[in-house]
Amino acid sequence: MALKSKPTGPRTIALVGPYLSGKTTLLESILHATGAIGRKGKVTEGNTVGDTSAEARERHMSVEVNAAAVEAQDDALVFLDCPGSVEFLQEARNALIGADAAVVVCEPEAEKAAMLLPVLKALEQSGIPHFLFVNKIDKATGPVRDLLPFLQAVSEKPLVLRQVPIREGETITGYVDLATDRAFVYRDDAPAEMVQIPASVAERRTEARFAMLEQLADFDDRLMEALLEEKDPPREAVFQDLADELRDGLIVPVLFGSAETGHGVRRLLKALRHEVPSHTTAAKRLGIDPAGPPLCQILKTYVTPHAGKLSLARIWSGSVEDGAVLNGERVAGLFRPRGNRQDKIAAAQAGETVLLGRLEHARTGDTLGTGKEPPPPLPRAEMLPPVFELAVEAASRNEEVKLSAAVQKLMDEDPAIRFEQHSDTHEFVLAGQGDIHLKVAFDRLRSKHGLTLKARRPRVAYKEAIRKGTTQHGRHKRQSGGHGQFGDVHIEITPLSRGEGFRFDNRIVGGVVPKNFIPAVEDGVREYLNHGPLGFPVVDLAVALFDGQYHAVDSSELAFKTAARIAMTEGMPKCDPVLLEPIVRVDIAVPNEHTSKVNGLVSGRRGQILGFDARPDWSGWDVLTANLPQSEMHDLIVELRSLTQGTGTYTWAFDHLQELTGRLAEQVLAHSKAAE
Ligand SMILES: Nc1nc2c(ncn2[C@@H]2O[C@H](COP(=O)(O)OP(=O)(O)OP(=O)(O)O)[C@@H](O)[C@H]2O)c(=O)[nH]1
Ligand SMILES: [Mg+2]
Repeated sequence: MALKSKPTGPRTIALVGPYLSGKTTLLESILHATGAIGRKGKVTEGNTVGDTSAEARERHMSVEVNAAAVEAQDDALVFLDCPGSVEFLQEARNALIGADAAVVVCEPEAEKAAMLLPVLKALEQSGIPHFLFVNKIDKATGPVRDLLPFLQAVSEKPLVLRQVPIREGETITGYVDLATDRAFVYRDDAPAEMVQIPASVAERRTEARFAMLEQLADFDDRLMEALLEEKDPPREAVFQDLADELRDGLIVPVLFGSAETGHGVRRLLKALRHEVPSHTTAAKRLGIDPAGPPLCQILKTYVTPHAGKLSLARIWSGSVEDGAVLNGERVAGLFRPRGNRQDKIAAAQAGETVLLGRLEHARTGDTLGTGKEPPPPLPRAEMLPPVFELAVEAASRNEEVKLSAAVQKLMDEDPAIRFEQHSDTHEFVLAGQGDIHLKVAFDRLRSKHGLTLKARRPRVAYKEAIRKGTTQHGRHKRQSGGHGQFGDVHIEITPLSRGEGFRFDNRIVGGVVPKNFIPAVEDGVREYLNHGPLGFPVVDLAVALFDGQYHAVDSSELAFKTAARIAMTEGMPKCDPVLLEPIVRVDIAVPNEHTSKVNGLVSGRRGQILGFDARPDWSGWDVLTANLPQSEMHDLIVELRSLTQGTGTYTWAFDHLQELTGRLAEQVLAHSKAAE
């Protein structure tokens, strides 16, 4: 089998994986190995190329995607260092749509394998070829081979181990590369040194190499034949299979090393250079003609103090020059991303990932072209529904004016943030993926837009209803100076069943209240219902106007409206008012080893489990459906994540209103009185 030429052209590779697994450190190590930087920084010292923002530095964690281009021998690669925290998963998803491949960086700890699931699912669903890099091998406490079954359990695709470790005592000092069948000893931040295969690993290497070839042969009959005939297959055939099967999403190659010491990083880089498919593969997957007119998609938006707005864009076809007009806007500055700096370039070709300057209207996920009309949009990353909310208030009137414009800019940079005014409570609410996510948003609003917001737990939209009916007379009569005011109504208030809302009935006969005043009566009633006897909006009742009086001169709409309000104010307290609390339906998804903990979580929050089922397309996961009072939802995600190693998620929707009585109702009422 002849070796086809290795994939060529600029390629983009996302570094993804759980929180703190070492992605930013790996990028630093790659930059060092390729000569892009002379000295490696450290995340803990706040001097890495990734994590340059103040928000990231302060927390020693990535909070947004950082892009850095490297030249590795003849290959131009752009790495997208994605944050690992589940609270910033949207960032990774938005970036992944522009990647040719991903490296899933993980730690050598079986207990942490479940943390890989959210990102592996995203990769599998979008068909992005990916490697697994077991990092921190310097800290591994057990053999890599014992770890593998745990990793395999969370991957739909077969994992193909590409290396076996060489040990001296407990320490891993090098590896045998199973494809080339060569042994290497690590050198700190330098190329590994080739050595004879040590006798101590000879047996393990034979066994692991055969296992690897067998896995590759599952998708290659010729290789299978060679193995059956007990022939060692040609090295080129193995390389070809590794590249082809990665490209076709059939296998997940597994390598290991240590980003901290640079061990195994050059080996990983070599695999990436040789095996990550050219951009045309991803383009085809997305239905793009790689030979078509200029087309690009925005993976991330930055708002920088010096260069203004910068849009990180994958160019799928054609070329883009500085000054080109994309979707009607002129590109003002074209740059190669280098983490904390940008290198100005004149033009970029298909396959490159570059920064486009000052495209004020371009948003993350947008598809841009040079035609008169914007091109048909490419698929966007699926948006995660918000799971954590805070009510916000500007510190001053002056800041209030700036609030919505500033939040719009914030959302440009971070599309996972939502902002809206709740119709029931009138509060402005900022929503996102967790408390750290929102804290980062507040930090940005302060540092970039000079806004200091006050934040608090959002109010729950309590309502009230009545448990019995009454009839009530209301009269408004005033004699002053010229002509007076006169309105007189008799109303009947009746409870309705839950969910029926409000109904107004007109039962006037014989014109005792003239037709033209009846809408005013209804208005008066409705106005009252915004603030019932307990202080909340009233629902589920009917009010009928059945009698009244009027005065030919003194009656007016306003007078009837006032009479209706008086009748309601006097009548409603007699109707046994009761507080209603909103109950939501939540669908909680967790790996099934945590299912029983969710039962406790739900009952601890006055909830009720309605049922559970296997999560469709997520083997080993359950979805529990429950009803929970909305007042118990605020920090649900925080507790759910802490019970499930950060893997649990949920979606929710309002379900119904339910009576709340006793001590809890008294607390709500006392609290709302105090707030008035
Ligand atoms: N021992 C050891 N520590 C490492 C290695 N790689 C990273 N670390 C440490 O692990 C911690 C997290 O590293 P980061 O590079 O910030 O991890 P990350 O995956 O980028 O983290 P997030 O982006 O926040 O998800 C830091 O304290 C690193 O120094 C490694 O190979 N060995
Ligand atoms: Mg990081």
